[in-house]
Amino acid sequence: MAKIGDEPGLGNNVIFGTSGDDVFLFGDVATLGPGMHGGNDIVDALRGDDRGITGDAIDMVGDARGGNDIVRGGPGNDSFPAPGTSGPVGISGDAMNMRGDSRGGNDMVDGGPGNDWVQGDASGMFDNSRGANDVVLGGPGDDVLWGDASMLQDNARGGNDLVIGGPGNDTIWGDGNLLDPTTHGGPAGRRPGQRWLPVPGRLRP
Ligand SMILES: [Ca+2]
Ligand SMILES: [Ca+2]
Ligand SMILES: [Ca+2]
Ligand SMILES: [Ca+2]
Repeated sequence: MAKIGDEPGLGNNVIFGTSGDDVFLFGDVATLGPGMHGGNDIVDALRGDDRGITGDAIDMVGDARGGNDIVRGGPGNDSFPAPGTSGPVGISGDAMNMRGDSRGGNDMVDGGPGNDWVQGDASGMFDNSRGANDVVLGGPGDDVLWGDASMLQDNARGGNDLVIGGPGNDTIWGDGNLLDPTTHGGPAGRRPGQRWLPVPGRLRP
């Protein structure tokens, strides 16, 4: 399993994964901190079961701003760790975790062939983080898609997203499925018949 931490700076980059199973592949830096703005990147994980693939960073904190990225999972099941293990999940437009006053970019996130987990902004959005307006594509396969994040807590808010499942049996949420009761779009906004999925991995510190 490849473990990739590409830190090319904050320019506009084109970054490819390997044909193996990549864990952590991001467009800018591991931590996008206060005052930092991610570049507008193309990140393509290619073949393999890839996880933690993002347009900007693993973590966004402070008033970090995500760039407008194109993020592709490529072929493979780009989803979650093996049962009983923890680690990063799926593909996100901006980061694994968004905290503080961070803001996502307007991204195109495409799972590609395979059973993928795809999020327009992040796996977890906390504090006062804000999602942007993303296009989320599942592609072929049984995908789970979120317009913003699988988990929104605190005062996090989602953006206005376009989410398209593609061929296969997909599960789609406009914002997130694990919502704190105080979060905008919380349980009161949960649509009838929606399932709540457990999210493997640790999303909180
Ligand atoms: Ca970026
Ligand atoms: Ca892949
Ligand atoms: Ca985004
Ligand atoms: Ca797919």
